[in-house]
Amino acid sequence: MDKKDIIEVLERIGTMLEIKGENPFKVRAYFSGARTLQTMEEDLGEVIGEGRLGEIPGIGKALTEKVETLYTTGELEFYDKLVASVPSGLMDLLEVPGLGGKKIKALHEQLDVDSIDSLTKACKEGKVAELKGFGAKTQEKILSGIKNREAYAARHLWWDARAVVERILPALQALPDVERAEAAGSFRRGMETVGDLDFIVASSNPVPIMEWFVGMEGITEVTAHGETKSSIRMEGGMQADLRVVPAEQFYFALHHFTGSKDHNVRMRQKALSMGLSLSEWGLRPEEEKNATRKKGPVRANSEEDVFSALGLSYVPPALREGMGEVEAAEKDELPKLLNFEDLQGCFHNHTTASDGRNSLKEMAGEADKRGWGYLGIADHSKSSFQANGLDEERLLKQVHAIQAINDSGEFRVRLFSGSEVDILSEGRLDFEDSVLESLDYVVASVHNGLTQDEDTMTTRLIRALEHPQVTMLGHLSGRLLLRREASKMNVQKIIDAALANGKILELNANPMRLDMDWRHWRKAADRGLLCCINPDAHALHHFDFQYAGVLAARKGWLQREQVFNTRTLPEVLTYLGLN
Ligand code: DGT
Ligand code: CA
Ligand code: CA
Ligand code: ZN
Repeated sequence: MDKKDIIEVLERIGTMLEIKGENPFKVRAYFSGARTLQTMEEDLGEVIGEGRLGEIPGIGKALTEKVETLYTTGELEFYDKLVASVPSGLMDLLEVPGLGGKKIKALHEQLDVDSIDSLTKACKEGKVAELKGFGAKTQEKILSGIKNREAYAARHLWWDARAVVERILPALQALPDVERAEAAGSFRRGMETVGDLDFIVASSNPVPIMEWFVGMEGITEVTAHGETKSSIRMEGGMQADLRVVPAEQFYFALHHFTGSKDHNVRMRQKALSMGLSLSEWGLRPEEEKNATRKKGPVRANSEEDVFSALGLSYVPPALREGMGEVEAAEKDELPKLLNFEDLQGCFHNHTTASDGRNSLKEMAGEADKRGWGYLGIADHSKSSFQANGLDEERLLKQVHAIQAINDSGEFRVRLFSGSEVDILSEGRLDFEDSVLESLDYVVASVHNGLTQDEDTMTTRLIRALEHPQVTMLGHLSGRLLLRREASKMNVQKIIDAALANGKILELNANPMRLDMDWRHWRKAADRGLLCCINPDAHALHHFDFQYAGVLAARKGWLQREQVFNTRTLPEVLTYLGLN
């Protein structure tokens, strides 16, 4: 266990003893021991190795033994027993600003508080204000602390993180002392949600960069402000870390902080197997690890260099999830991933006929601007009355309008007439077959009864896939990221049915959906399942969602041939049987 973790254990021991009402001297020994370790300049391993830990003022005999045990074994029976004896909900209370061991003890003994929930309840009933040493002000502070904790703990959509990165990164790159800057972490890997942002900067003069960072507009809290690392919280709750490293470490740090943890573990194993040690500092022969701290023998002028030094082909950030990418890179068998430019059009888009904000012609004009060869219009069907779904008559009118636009030659893009037809609760579709037959294609989606049990939902979706007129399923799971869970279903059975019936599954590119989830795509596409990336556009600028869709597809290892809407207009016409 490293020093940082040991300090945390000591602090937790102190707090737990305090909660249990132990002798204050004993309690203080742990807190001051933690502080001593924190300010210790020497390497903890060295001090322990030379048997000098007990000589350091502030660390007594009992503490010395415990720290040594933690350092060498990573475990401590005393600690484990203590943890088991304190209700776990009580330790959660530590995350509420202003609450320490003593206050938690009082809340527990006098009000039976044992969790954040019961604390919230006690505050709302005004009981906390009445406790000795608390008062109305403290009660209020606790309540707002709990509220913030929830907001702060929340993750953010990748799309929202992108807006913040696009504001901060160019400004960072333009600072005079900055040689290079990148946004790493889950953002760079294109995860659908992002916990915090991780900026990595190369510079030999970190101080003014840190000053700029913690002084940015819209910051609500500076949670760390150091020479090489700072952390901030912004309005809206988004947090960001900034690390400044010397130029020669930049690509190692960028790689390390891009992660994921699982990917890093595999990379370090790969390095070790070659007698090398890989870290955020660099790549060096293993035995030199302690001797030359900051300067490794391997130089990297790009992230490609980091991989090639380990005999690996370059792994794009989207693939770095520890899901076989290092093994594939060893064999030079990484997929040639889909690119945004590969897309030739899309199929799931709404107009003012249902709940979209733009007309057919506006949508066609925007598709022309983007150079697309085709654009599918799929407005809602009649059961989606809340979305102003089209009935048969209005749908047929739209089919004719689309025909007229195509015939007019006003736009380069070829419009397809489709429908996003509701899959009703037993798997029947919202339109008669004869109506569906008059369309170029059909997207079938679930919009109600999202909470059906797994078997019912699976059967329902499979029935839709078996319908001859259905081209593809829309937003399979119905999830709304950070807002609504996916419906329960057996995804494998649904993929089987899609394959058996020659149907396409959508990868809905709306940043709140990204559905079907990227984690299913690699295996499914290997078996031959076709993906269609659709923006589900309800306005012109929603076509931009395709960026998020392509990123999710890349995370699913998808290649161009596996994505239907990379096909050219003639190929699509053939697939849909329109020529
Ligand atoms: P997030 O912020 O929760 O969306 O996810 P990440 O992946 O951005 O995670 P974060 O911000 O905690 O750390 C950024 C990267 O730094 C992470 O992907 C890998 C690396 N990293 C951080 N802590 C560790 C660790 O304890 N072990 C290893 N191997 N890598 C770590
Ligand atoms: Ca992060
Ligand atoms: Ca972070
Ligand atoms: Zn829909």
